Amino acid sequence: YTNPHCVGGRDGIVHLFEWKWNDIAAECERFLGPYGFCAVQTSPANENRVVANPNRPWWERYQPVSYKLQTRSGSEEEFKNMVQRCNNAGVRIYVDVVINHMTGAGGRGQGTGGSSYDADGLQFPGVPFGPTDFNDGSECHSGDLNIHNYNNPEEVRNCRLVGLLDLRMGKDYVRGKVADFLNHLIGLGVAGFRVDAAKHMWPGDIVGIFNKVHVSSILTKKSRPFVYQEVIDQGGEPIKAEEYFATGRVTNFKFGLQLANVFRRQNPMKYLSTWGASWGMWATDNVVNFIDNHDNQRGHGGGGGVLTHWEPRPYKLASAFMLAHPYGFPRIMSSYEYNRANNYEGPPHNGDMSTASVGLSGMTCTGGWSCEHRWRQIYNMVAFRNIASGTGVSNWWSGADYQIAFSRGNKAFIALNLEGFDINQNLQTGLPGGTYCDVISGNYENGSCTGKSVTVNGDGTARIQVCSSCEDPALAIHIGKRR
Ligand code: LAG
Ligand code: CA
Repeated sequence: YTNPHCVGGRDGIVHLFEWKWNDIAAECERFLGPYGFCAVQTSPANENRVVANPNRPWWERYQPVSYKLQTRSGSEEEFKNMVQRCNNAGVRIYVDVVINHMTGAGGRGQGTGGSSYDADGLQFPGVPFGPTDFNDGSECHSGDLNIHNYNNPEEVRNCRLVGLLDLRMGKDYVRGKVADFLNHLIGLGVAGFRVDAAKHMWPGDIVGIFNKVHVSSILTKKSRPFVYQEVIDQGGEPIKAEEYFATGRVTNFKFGLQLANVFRRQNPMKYLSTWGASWGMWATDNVVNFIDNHDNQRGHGGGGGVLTHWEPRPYKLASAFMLAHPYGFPRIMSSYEYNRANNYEGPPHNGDMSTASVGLSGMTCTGGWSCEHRWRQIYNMVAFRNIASGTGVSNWWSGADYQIAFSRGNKAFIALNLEGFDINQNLQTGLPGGTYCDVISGNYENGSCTGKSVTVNGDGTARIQVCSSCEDPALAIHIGKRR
């Protein structure tokens, strides 16, 4: 479950949050494939509650009504087409699967696929699930069936997360319905899953579900799908991320918090020389790392404190560091803009609330889509990471507290500066002699660098200059962009 099944030396996930399936398919072909991304994380693909108040928030997609593949991102036909086109472009699809619960308690209506639901009577005929498929007072002892006490693992797993009707995962019928859903996705060519709210399910129940899940049709025989489980473990609670290793990786929530401290100059960057598991995080093959996600960028899901696209300068530096460093498997967030006072806002939409298409102007997205994955400083570092694959950190250098540089074997080299003065040093880059294009300030186009260039001497040393008050105080070079 820990193998991401990347094609041909690719690395990294981009979460195309709330994108339509047709737009994702096009993005795989025109951008993600050519630029070396391993995979896309999609928004939940199954039918959800239509929430009218507030008007169609992003979080309605975390309230399942059935496992029909019909949402504002598109139909099953469009989903299937997306998976095929992305796989053909060498890009894997991982789906965000919401399996711990159905809708919030109370109310009745229709889902995005036209199925009815009755959250008062615990009826979800589109699956079908009925009252005996949900935890009640026999499993949950909190009184009102909601979770209040995160120090009580039984309550966290058997009661309702923010009032969401909690499925009775111990029941074979429920496991079977969930497994059927996952198998359906696998049959369409999906390579992995982000398991929503994993902390709210017993690890043994997740094992029980995945025991019913097939090997993926697009993967080699015997391969399990890639699984990364959303477990918000920032320390200080009894439920630990490591309880979930039997069924894959976990989302590493410590990663973004630690890097936010460093890149906000609250903890010296030079300490990153020991970055990795020794910072109280999990082993490299157990984690999916990220600077921010769709929840914590808006203060949900353990949120607050992380860097986001709203602070582009430190965000780009932290992202560059994440991608330059070999620890873990990285996920890049691709956001849309929203009114930060109303952080429920759904994606850019048309007059009828249907999701707007992603527009493009050159390399940049338009129409309210932020597309961090198309920022040069980020996509060029995906290429850096792919080229550096299999090498460790070497030639570590730190000048002042907030000035570092390191190599990845003889493939790549990066320097980062958050001091008030430039780096201007003769450093060992580990690279073969030659002239390289800095991929932070520019690209390599038609035989020349559009940004800075760096001359590496025959002995691997180079004069490294990194500005301090400029837009991007970093420099990155690798053997794929040598003049
Ligand atoms: C997750 N991880 O464990 C998701 O990443 C996160 O986005 C989901 O919550 C959560 N688990 C449940 O899948 C989101 C919002 C919640 C929202 C929920 C359901 O963060 O705010 O709750 O999705 O839509 C909303 C209201 C609550 C209400 C609840 C039930 O905000 O006030 O109690 O719906 O009606
Ligand atoms: Ca639960």
